[in-house]
Amino acid sequence: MIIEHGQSNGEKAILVSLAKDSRQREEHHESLKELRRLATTAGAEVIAERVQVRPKPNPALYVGKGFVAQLKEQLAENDGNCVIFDDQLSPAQQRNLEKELEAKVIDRPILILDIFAAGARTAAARLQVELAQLEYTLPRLTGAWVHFSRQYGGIGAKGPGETQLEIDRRRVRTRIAQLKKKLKKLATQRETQRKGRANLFKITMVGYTNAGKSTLFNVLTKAGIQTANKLFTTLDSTTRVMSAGYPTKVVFSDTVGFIRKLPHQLVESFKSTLEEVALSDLLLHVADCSDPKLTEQIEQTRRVLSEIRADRIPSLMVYNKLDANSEFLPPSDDTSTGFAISALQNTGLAALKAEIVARSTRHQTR
Ligand SMILES: Nc1nc2c(ncn2[C@@H]2O[C@H](COP(=O)(O)OP(=O)(O)OP(=O)(O)O)[C@@H](O)[C@H]2O)c(=O)[nH]1
Ligand SMILES: [Mg+2]
Repeated sequence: MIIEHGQSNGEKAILVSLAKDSRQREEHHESLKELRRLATTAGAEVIAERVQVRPKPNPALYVGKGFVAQLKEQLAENDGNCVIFDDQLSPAQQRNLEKELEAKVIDRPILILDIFAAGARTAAARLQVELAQLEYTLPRLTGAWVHFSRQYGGIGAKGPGETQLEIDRRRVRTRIAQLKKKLKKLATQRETQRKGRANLFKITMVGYTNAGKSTLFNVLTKAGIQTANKLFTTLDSTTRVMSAGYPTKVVFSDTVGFIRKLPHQLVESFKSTLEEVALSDLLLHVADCSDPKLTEQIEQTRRVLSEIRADRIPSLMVYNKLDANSEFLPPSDDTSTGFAISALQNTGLAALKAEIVARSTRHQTR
């Protein structure tokens, strides 16, 4: 049986978040909503959402011992087999929790990596995700990873006096080097394509996942990119060159979305995809104005933009999904007013297009 991404995979999970004090309880329940979307995108069924208030994580178990006992009971009562934590666990915490709970234990980075792995379609995206997964696992390779050695162990792998663990580590490092080499080759190809577009006006959609980047891209370019009400539908960049209606040739690119607590390894390995962003002439920062977390999502996107050194590129704020929040008024910043649009209903786009035309005209006569 082939399990389609987003379909149930038999995992029945409790979601857990740790709040420093009880005043933050509400906020944590709010962010568990996002974790729920991630979990269901990955195919899990959510049976409960739990927040524990605790000033500091327990070094051994992340949450408290009593709380772990409660989780175990709740799993048993609901036929659950998995607990997903809204943060990064240390390798020891993960191991200890699995032992105590007798269930699968997943943390936020692993969950996001899993979604990326299942959604990766192009060669570049696949290589980038595998690299991120291995870089995340490498420091976590301990004696407990017996299944890993069974899977990868082979004849001729054992050197004199080497432990299985060292062999596993070496294999992972070898694979990492291989992946980096392959990605470098792809980057060179991209470089060549990029040179061919050097004098064009490059516009890239950026923004939080599910904001509507691909929908807007399709509207602006009449391309047929997949859009969906799930997180991380797009994992690679797509580019369309347009000339009709523009003073110069304009290149639109759609790319991967951002999220809160994006695993560092993912940003690292998606560098080449994200490099495209840094080489743009104009960014369309798409944000979902109907999302209660709008401000936080904009800030998060800006943080990633500065991490990939794209924060100096001129950008237009595009507040999308106006149809779902018709009261919304776009705020002004020092340089410009944002555009409020609905990509889905094709409203508010004339002003945005006019601004794009104006900017590309300026670029041409520069
Ligand atoms: N109500 C409303 N929904 C929209 C609008 N634009 C996009 N959507 C919906 O929002 C969901 C996400 O749209 P996408 O275009 O896939 O979003 P994205 O930013 O490309 O998302 P990822 O590629 O997953 O990061 C889809 O279900 C769209 O139909 C809009 O203007 N109004
Ligand atoms: Mg998309």
